[in-house]
Amino acid sequence: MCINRSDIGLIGLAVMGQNLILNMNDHGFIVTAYNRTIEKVDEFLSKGAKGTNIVGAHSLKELVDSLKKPRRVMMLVKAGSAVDDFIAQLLPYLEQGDIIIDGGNSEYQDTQRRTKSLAEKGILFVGSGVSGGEEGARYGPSLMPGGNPKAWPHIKSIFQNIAAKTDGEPCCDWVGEDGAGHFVKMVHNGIEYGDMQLICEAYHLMKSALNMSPKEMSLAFDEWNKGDLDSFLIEITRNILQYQDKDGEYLVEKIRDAAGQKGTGKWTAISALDYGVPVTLIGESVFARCLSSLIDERLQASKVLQGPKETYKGDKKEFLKDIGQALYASKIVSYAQGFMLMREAAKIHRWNLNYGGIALMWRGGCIIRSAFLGKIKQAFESDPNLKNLLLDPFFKDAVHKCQTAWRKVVASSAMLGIPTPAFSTALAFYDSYRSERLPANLLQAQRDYFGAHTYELLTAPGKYIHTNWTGTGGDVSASTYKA
Ligand code: 2AM
Repeated sequence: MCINRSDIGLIGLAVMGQNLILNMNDHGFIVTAYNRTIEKVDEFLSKGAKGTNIVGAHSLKELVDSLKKPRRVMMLVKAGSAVDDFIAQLLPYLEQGDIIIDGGNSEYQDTQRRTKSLAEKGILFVGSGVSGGEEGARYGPSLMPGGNPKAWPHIKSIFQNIAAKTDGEPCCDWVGEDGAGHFVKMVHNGIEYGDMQLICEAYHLMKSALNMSPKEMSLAFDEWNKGDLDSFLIEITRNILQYQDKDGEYLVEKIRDAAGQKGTGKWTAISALDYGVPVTLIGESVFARCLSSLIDERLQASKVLQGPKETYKGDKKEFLKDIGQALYASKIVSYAQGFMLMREAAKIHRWNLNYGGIALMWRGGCIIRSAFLGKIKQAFESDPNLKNLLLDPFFKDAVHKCQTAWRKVVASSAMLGIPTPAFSTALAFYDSYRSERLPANLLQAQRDYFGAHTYELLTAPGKYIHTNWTGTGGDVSASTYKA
């Protein structure tokens, strides 16, 4: 083991960690590998890392001693207490100006706390989103680093070298202070939930309204993948739909329809509620997974609760096109909502987020990678202060073009009794967002009627008043609740 020679140390030799190390090695960086279960270090050195410049450490001291200064230590370990434990164990060996990077799926509030407490000790902490799964980690992930900005010049070269590239540009840039990187990664995962749900609803309509076979559906997704919807998730859906099991049957139809989840979509929905941002499509996508997993209850209900007996009677080719347009318009709404959430969080936490840069980070390497993200990057580049993606000329026109089809799909699904929670909520959001007037005036009146919560008049915003609606209640208002 050579002293002060390695460019970076990496803790955590599960598949993501190992692949990221191999990726760094491919780009000419010398990496020291370490793992809690030490045997995995030797196993990695004798197998995956054989013949490379990767070195192993059998203790944290050995790991730290092997590094150039300022030292860079990256962790890819289970989120939660493992991260805090490693930080505590590393601290005695580190010096002021050294850098700790957490590349796990940590909650952004934990990253905020760690950045602050380590800054007080002179250690620069980075919480980085890493997306793209095993394949991405190995050959180019999307990386979303945030935390102590003083760390960025020291890690930029490694991060941008190993990241995926789109049109020659790395899918990695500095996201922002403290928890910004992990927050953006969380929203990425939420958007991934939304994209997947939208595709599943399209599949459901193709199957139940149009009676298409998996092969026919696969061809439709293949067609979509050549246009505006060109994306990794559409591409894998095409492949999944045409996959035949050993018996020649389509495998997808044999899979139990109860969705699992690891929680990042749920975190996005929780943040949306916490910050009061209507991220309805991701919320519906999380709930759709929850509902699917009530599989026994659904089975019983399917025998009791009736729906329409109708089948789709219109032009099937037209309807298939309409589904594609409904998917595209809903997707625009979903991303508009995701960016609304990031904008609000940035305001609260004083993060200076570069929205075009975020779109570029997601443009390649990660699960939601798509041509569409290139358009989002362009939108924020031409107007960095763009309030809402829906107001960008390109996306506004796209939604205008799709909206008749979108409405037909939502209306037809309702008439056919085929659930389309994400398509429907996206349309409801669109119609609410573009409404000059919503019925919240009545809602305010109700609140004032039963709880004296006060309301404002259109002619006097900011002035909260109470009406004695019944003549029997008091004239005293409750504490004012602002909208
Ligand atoms: P292990 O091989 O010793 O289990 C993914 O699970 C990675 O996180 C693995 O490298 C694993 O180490 C590590 N890990 C999980 N929980 C941990 C903990 N409580 N402390 C340290 N490392 C942990």
